[in-house]
Amino acid sequence: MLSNKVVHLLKSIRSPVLNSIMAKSSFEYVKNFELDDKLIPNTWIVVRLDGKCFHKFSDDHSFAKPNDLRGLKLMNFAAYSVMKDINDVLMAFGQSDEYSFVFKKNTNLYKRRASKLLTTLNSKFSASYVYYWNKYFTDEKLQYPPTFDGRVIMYPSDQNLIDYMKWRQADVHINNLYNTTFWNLVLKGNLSPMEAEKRLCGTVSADKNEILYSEFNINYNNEPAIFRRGTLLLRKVLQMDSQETASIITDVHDDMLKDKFWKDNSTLLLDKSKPLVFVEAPTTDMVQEQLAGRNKKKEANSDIFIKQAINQES
Ligand SMILES: Nc1nc2c(ncn2[C@@H]2O[C@H](COP(=O)(O)OP(=O)(O)O)[C@@H](O)[C@H]2O)c(=O)[nH]1
Ligand SMILES: [Mg+2]
Repeated sequence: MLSNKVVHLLKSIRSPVLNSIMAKSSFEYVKNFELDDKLIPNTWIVVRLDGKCFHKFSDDHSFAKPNDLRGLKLMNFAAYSVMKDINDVLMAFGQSDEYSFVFKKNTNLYKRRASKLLTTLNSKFSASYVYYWNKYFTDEKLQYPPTFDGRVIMYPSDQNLIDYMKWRQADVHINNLYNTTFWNLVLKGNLSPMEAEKRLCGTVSADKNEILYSEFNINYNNEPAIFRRGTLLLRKVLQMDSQETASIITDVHDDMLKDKFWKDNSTLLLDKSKPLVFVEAPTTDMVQEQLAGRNKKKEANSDIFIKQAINQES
């Protein structure tokens, strides 16, 4: 044991040696209760977040039925903030009140500890959802903080991961076709919700397409892709000019149920895959905003450069 005098002396010089000795208190054994929650190496890690009681949250905030573009865009932007912050997120897919994030297969972020990955990602997403609320809901006040739950899933094979992505997108299709038909029957067809539910009971996709077409003059295939297919966020490289490239996050609504998507993006799941190079920028708000941000930064840098030049002259 160190004598009080020595401790006092070491304290006064703020020694790192002392700090480490002092830190080892008799309470420290409690640290052994922490469980190791490292995820298995070489597996795909997927984190899926889902809004809690969003049937109520969407009612309380007058979301358009069945799809509120403001709400979907806010979800996409919150997911974009996550990807901007966490480089090891390879891609993300969102629909309704849920978002799935796929980590690079070989990620070693937080030593692959499940709770660290899940909580960091969820808090960034939830905080961004609130922080950017006014950007999309200009006339609707946020009434109370929303809650998102989350889970971590590991997939051992590429095929499992592809099937996961297809599963979530198939879910969008099933739900959106049902909801679009249901709300047209209620809002335009003057059926009560119960009558509309009865009408749709036992119907298959073709029946719903037919109801939409013959009764409401809606060709379901012409509904916005963001509603029919959800949103996929991918990392891409943009060729700005012969010398300059820009790394961007794009929001697309491609059909992952078709083999064409996986052929067109055949390098996506490779270990050291380089993002695809685009010559022209996709004209989505999200991409335009990133490019505008780059230009602003450039202008600011050239301002600094000019100021430095002036300073040097004077
Ligand atoms: N009106 C409307 N409701 C939405 C929208 N997106 C999500 N929701 C609601 O959120 C729910 C999400 O489903 P689920 O997670 O199973 O329900 P939860 O347990 O209430 O969060 C949907 O059933 C809708 O009630 C939207 O764009 N418009
Ligand atoms: Mg939910």
